[in-house]
Amino acid sequence: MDFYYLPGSAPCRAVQMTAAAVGVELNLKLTNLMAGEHMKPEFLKLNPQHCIPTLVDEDGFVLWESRAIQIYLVEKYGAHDADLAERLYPSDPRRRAVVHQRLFFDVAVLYQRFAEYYYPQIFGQKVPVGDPGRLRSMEQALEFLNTFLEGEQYVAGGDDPTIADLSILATIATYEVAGYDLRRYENVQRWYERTSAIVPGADKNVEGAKVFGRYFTQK
Ligand SMILES: N[C@@H](CCC(=O)N[C@@H](CS)C(=O)NCC(=O)O)C(=O)O
Repeated sequence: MDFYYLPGSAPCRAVQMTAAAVGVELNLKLTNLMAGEHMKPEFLKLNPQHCIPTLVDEDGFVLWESRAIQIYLVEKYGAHDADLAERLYPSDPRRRAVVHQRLFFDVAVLYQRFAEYYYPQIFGQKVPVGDPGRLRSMEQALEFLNTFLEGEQYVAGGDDPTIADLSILATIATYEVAGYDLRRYENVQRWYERTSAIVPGADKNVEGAKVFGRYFTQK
């Protein structure tokens, strides 16, 4: 299946780790946003919202929004291994609800606040110093994650990483390459190191995040 992506993009990396977890091979289609490739008519025909990651399955089914893609991959391609699918995306309604909560926390709070604080500094406006209110709000998001991880091995609890861990791993790798010191959030740091060591494709996550990290060093 075709996968429109960029290595530096956190949501793309979350999908790549999910594909690695379920053993799906992605046909990588590098999509250079800086060159406006996502605004070309061919791409807009696939995804009028012009964002990556975008997945095109064999029969032409198109899907974007990384967390929706993660769920699709596990449901459609993880089914051959019921135990694996259960670990990545538990079927119990309450366990699954917590996975969803963490996924939505990631998109709406954890990554969002990262973007609100850092993007003005690295894209467009090139604001030299971050806004203190936005920094506080970003740090509050990290404190929330640290609290979720208190006494837990994984972001949605349980004994195994779920797709919520994969999504948040991609986000936290991005915080790391921004040069933000995560050591203040002990549970986050512990979880990040341990989970990165066991999740398939975590090395590519770190590698890709470093590509994104170039925006910070070029500031
Ligand atoms: N919430 C979306 C975020 C997608 C997103 O913002 N992608 C960026 C790259 S990281 C993009 O494609 N930007 C270009 C655009 O939206 O026009 C997801 O998780 O997939």
